[in-house]
Amino acid sequence: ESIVHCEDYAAPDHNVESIHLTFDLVPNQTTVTARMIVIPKDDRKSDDFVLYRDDVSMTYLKIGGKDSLPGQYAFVADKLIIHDISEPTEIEIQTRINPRTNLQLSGLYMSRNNYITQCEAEGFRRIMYFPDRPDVLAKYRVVIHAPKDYKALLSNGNLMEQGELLDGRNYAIWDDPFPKPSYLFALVAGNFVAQEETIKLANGKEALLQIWTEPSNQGKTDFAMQSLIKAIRWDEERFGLNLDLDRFMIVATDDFNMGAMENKGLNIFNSKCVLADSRIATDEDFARIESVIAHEYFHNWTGDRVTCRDWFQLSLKEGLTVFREQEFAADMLGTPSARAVKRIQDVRYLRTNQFPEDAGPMAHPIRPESYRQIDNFYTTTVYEKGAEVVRMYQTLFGKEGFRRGLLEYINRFDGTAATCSDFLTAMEESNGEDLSQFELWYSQAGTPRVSVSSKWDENEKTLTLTLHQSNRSFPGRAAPKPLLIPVSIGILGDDGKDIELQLQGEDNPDGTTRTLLFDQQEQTWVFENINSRPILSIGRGYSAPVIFDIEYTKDQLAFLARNDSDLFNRAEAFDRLTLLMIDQYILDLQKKGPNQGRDHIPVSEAYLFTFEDILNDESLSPAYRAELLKFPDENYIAEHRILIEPALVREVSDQIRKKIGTRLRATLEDKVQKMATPGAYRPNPIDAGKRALKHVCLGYLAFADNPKAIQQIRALYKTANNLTDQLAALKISVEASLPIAQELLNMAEIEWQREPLLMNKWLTLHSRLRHSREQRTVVEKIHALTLHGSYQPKNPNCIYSLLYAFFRSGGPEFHRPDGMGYQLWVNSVLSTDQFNPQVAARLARVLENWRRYEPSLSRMMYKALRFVNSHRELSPDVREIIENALY
Ligand code: HT7
Ligand code: ZN
Repeated sequence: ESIVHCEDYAAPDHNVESIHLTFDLVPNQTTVTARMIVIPKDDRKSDDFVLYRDDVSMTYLKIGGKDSLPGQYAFVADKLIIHDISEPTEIEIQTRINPRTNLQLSGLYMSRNNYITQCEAEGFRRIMYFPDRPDVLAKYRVVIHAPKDYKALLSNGNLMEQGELLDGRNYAIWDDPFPKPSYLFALVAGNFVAQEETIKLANGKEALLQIWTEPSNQGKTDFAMQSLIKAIRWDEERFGLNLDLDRFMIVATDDFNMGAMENKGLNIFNSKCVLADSRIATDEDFARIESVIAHEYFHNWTGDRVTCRDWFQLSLKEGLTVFREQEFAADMLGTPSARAVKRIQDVRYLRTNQFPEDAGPMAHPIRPESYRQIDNFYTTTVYEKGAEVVRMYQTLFGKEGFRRGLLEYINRFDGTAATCSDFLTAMEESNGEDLSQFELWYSQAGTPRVSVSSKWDENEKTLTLTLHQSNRSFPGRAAPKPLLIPVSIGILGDDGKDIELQLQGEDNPDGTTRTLLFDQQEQTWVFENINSRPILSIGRGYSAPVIFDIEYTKDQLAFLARNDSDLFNRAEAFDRLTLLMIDQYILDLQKKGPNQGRDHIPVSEAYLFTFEDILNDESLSPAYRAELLKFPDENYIAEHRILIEPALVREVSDQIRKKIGTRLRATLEDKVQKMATPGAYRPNPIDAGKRALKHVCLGYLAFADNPKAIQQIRALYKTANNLTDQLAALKISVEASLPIAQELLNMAEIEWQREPLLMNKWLTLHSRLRHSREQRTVVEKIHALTLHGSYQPKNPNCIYSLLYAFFRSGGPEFHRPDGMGYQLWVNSVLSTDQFNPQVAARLARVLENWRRYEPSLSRMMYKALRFVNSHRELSPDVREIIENALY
C-alpha cells in the first residue's frame, strides 16, 4: 500500500461530462449501471482512462456501445484502465455490490432496512468504477428502483419523475444540474418521512426544504428546520450567497461514521446532529445541531460549488466552512458576552484536541504533504486550526475585506476544483496585499510559541514590547521560517482601563486594541504616553493559533481577570490563574508522602477571592461566569503539563473542587437558587447560561459532600422538564461519586431505554465513573456494557459513546497501573478494525501521545501499540496510526 504525496499531483487526462446511474436496490446484491460520457483532454499525457475500484465486482463493460474486448482494458491493483480513449466515448459499466455486509459505512450501506451512501472521501469507488477524485466534475442523473414499501427514494438535485414500475416496485429519477465530484454523490432509499417547508429566497425564488427521518423520529426535526432557515438567511445576508437548488434535503440516520455530510442538495446526518427536543437533547446539543446544520449548508458554496482539487486541499473547504460556521454561531448569539463564551469554548477545544495533535506523532500542516489513508486526515488540524488560519485573513483585512476576498474566490473558481493557494491569491489580490509569508501557515506544522516580554520606562512613559517566535522543527525537514502572526493587543493602566495606543512615530493614538503584524523571529514595538504602570493584554480574541508565553504574576492575572475589556482575554487570565494554582497545588502535594495529610493543602486565598468576585459579578452574564468558573477538564490540565500523570491530576482536581465547594459554600448556594429557570424549557442562550452556572455551582457543592446540594441534585433529576438538567444531575453524581449516583443511573436506564440517542448518553456517563472499592472496576463495567441490550456493537455512535468516551476521558480508571485499560483498548481496536477501519483508526489514535505519560504508563502503552502492530491483518487506516505513533 502506498503513500500519496501532494507534490505528485497530476491533473486527470480525461473529464467525465455526464454520468447516468441506475440502482436496482437489493440488500445482498445491488446492481448499479453507469453510462458515462468520457472526454479526453487536449493536453493529456496518455489515452488511458483511469477508474478506481474498491470492493466491487464488474458484470460488464461496454466501450462506445459495444461489449469490451479483453485487450481494451486492464485491472491494475485498485484501478481499471481503459486504453485508447482518444475521443469522446460512451462507457457503460455494471457493478454488483453488497450493501448488507458493508459495515464500514463507506459507499452504499444499509442502516436497518434503509439504504444510505457515504462517498467522501473515497466511497464512490465502492459503488462504481470511476475516476473517483475530487477534480473530476460530472453531471449526474440517477434512477432508483426499490421495493414497493420504500417511500423515500432520494438523490442529489431535482426530482424529475417518480412512480411505480410494472413489476410493482417504485422508481424515482433525479437530475442534478450542477457538475460535481463523485464524493458529493448521495442516494437514500427507505422508509422515511419528511417535515417540509417552502421558503422564499433573497433572490425571489422559492425553495422546498425537507428533513427526512425514520417514522419513530417524526416530530424531532423542528429545531433543525429552524436552524437550516437561519443558516440560509445568514449566508444571504453576510455574503450574498443564495441557495441554488429548488429543493434542499437533510436525512437523519443512526448509522454514520462522522457528524454529517454535505452531499449536493442531499445532506446526510448522523441522527445525533439533527434530532432534538427538550427530552432528548441538551442545551449543548441544541447549539451543536444549529452549528452542524449550518456547517453542512455552508458547504454548498464552500465545498460543493467550489470544491477541492485533491485531498491535500481538504482544509480549503473544511477550515473555511468551520470558520463560517463559527461566525454564524457568534452572530446568532448576538451579545458580546455570549460571543465571547463561544470563542472561549472553541479555543478550549483547539487546545485540548488540536495542540496535542500538533505536538505529537501525527503532527501535520493544515495542508498535509503526504498520507496513506485520507480518512485519517479529517483531523482537528485540518478543521479547527484550518479555521483559525481562515480567521486570520479576517483579522488582517477586516470583515469587509474578508467578504471581498471570499466572493472573489467563489467568482473565480465556481464550478471548479481549487487549491488553498487559489484561496490565498484571491484574498491577497482583492485586498491589495502580499501574503507570500502568510502561506507558510499552510506548510508548517506545530503550534508556534510566542514569547512576550515588555518593559515600562517610567521616565520616558514608554512601553517596549518584544515578541519572539519559535516554530517546531521536524527531523529531515528544512528549518521552519518565521510566520506572519497577527497579534491583537491592549494595554491596561493601573485603573484597569484600556490605554489609547500610540506607537512611536505616530502622531496620534489610534484605538485601544491594535493588531500588530509580527513577521520576524523577533520584533519590538514601542508605545508612547503610558503614564501609569501598564499590564499587557496579549492575543485579544485569540488572534492567532499560537501559545503566548508570558510571565504574569498572580496579582496581574487576578487584575486582568477582573478588568480586561476583552472578554476573551479576561477568561484567559482566569484560566492562567487556575492553571498556576493547580501547578502550585501539585507541587505541594508532591512534597507529601502517601499517608501524609495529602488533603490538607489549602487553595490560595487570593484565588478563592477572585473566583468569588467573578461568581458575584452581575455585570457578567451567567453563561460567561459558568464558562470561566467551571473546573478545567482533566485533559486540558494534562495538556499544559510536561509529564502527564492521570492519577495525580485526578487527586488534585477532586481536592480543589472540594475545597472550593466548602469555602465558597454560601455564595455557591446563593447562585444555585438565583439561577432557577422556571416555566417551559427554552434552549436559548440566556436560559442555557443560567442552567450552566447552576450546574457549575452544584458541581463544586457536590464535591464538598454538601447534603443540601445532594438533595437538590436528586430533585433536579426527578423534577426536570428538560434533559440538560437531568444529564447534569447524573454527571455530577457520577463524577463526585455521590451515594445517589447508582439510583439515578438506574432510573435513567429505564426512562431512556426506547431512545437510542439517550441510551448513548447513558453509556457515556459510565466513562465518568470513579474507582470504588465495593464496585467492579470501571474497566470491567465498560466491558460488561458492550453486552448491554442498548449497545449495538457495529454502530459507530455506540462505540464512540462507550469505548471512545472512556478511552478519551483521560482518568486513572483507563490509565490503570495494571494496564487493564490498555488491554480493553487493544481488544476494541482489533475487533472494530475487522468491520469498520475508519472508526477503529479513531480509537487507535487515543494512545498516540504515549510518550508524554509517566514512565510506568508509557511503557505499557508502548507495549499495547506494539501488540496491535504485530497483527498482520490490520487495515491500512489503523496501520498508519500505529506506525506513526511508534516510529
Ligand atoms: N465533509 C464531511 C466529511 C465526512 C467524512 C469523511 C470521511 C469519512 C466519513 C465522513 N462523513 C463525513 C463532513 C464535514 O466536514 O462537513
Ligand atoms: Zn465540513
